[in-house]
This record gives sequence, C-alpha cells and structure tokens, in this order.
Amino acid sequence: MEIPHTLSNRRQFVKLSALAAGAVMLPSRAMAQAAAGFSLAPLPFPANALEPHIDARTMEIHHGKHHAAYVAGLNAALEKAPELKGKSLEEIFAGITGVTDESVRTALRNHGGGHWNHTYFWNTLAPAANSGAPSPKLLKAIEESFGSMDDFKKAFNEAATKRFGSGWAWLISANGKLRITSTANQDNPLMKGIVPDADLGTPLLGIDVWEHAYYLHYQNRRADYINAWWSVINWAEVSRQFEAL
Ligand code: MN3
Repeated sequence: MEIPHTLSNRRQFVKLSALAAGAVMLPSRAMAQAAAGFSLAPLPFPANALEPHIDARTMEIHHGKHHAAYVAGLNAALEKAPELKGKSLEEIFAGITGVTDESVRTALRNHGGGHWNHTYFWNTLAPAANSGAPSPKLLKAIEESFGSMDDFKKAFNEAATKRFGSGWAWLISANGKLRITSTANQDNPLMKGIVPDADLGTPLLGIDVWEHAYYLHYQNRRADYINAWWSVINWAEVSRQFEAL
C-alpha cells in the first residue's frame, strides 16, 4: 500500500486521525504540553514588524511579560493537577468543569486561556505588507453569513468595542456557520461549561481588547486600535484554518 506523501494527503490523514480520536481541534491548532509543561514560543515576527499599527514596545511587554506570566501561571496550576499532565490545552478546556479544586480550575481558566488566546493571536497577525485578504472561499462564507465584508467588519468592531472591561472578540465557526462572539477576561469559545453554549465554536480570528494590548500607544482609544488591527491580520493563516475545518 502506498504511503501518502503529499501535504494534502498527509493533512487529510491527520484530520481523519484527529476525528477518529474524538478531537474537536486539528492538531495544527492544538497546543501540546511537553513533559516540562507549556512554554512561551517566540513571536512569529520581530516585535516592531506591526508598526505603526501596533508598536514594538507594546508587543514586547504584551508577549514577554503578560503572555509569559500566563504560561508561568498555567504551569504552576498544573503542578497541583498532576492528572492533567501531558494533556493538550484543548483537552484541558474541554474538561475544565470537571476540575474540582476551584483555585486550580480558576487558574487553568485564566492562565490556560491566556496562553491559548495569545498564542492564537500572534499567529493570526502579520506585518501590514503581508496581511493579504481572505481567500475566495472564506470571503464567500463571510458574505453568506454577514452580507458583505464591510458588514462583517462593522459587526465585529461592535462586538470588540462593546466588550466591557477586558476580554476578546472572536469570529468562530459553529455548526458549519460563521458567528461573531465575545468573551470576558481570558475565556474563549473552546471552554465548554464556562462560556454560554451559544459562544462555543472553533476560533478563526480573535482580537485582544484588554487595555494592555493597546494602552501605551492608543491610551483609551480602543476603537482606533481595533481599526488599526484590521491592517495586520494574517489572512493567509486565517483562510488556511477555515479551509482545514
Ligand atoms: Mn493580552
């Protein structure tokens, strides 16, 4: 029997294996845990690569301090939950309501969510020159779900602007449809039993609207930061993930 060598065959094989194992997420998206716990990956681009839309100092502090603290907090929580050693973050989220120690559960929610959300955020950003546009297939799905790209942006901006306090706005795929949701703090659409069922789905795009994501450069002008963010979305990556669903 011929072993599949091409990328698409391999991807299909990996996808089918994941489905057979009951996984919701594709392995390319899953965040695996090493024996020593989770670790902070470097940014996928230099800290100044998103300027002038997102400044280097914000990126350095956001990644090197805030994100690093979530990774440390997550690993500290796992020290108190040895039964979760080796599990991916998606597996931990899927079973988070079963963690009986409330302080551990809260730490997994806040720091585990922080690690997942920020890793996802960095990977869906790109320098403006490389931002690109949604693939024809993704664009068609956006138009079918929201009317037009402009209507989608308007609805997404509203969700991101109206999220009170700290949190995230998301484009998710749920039951084969695209939806916009938002979550508080470091919650995300993978946290079954934590966020309302209506907000559950596979994230395709997310924006961090915590003040630490924009305050140095934009101060209280969250709307200006959100408008700037549209210039630095990695549409190739978002499209790739949508088409791999
Ligand atoms: Mn953040």
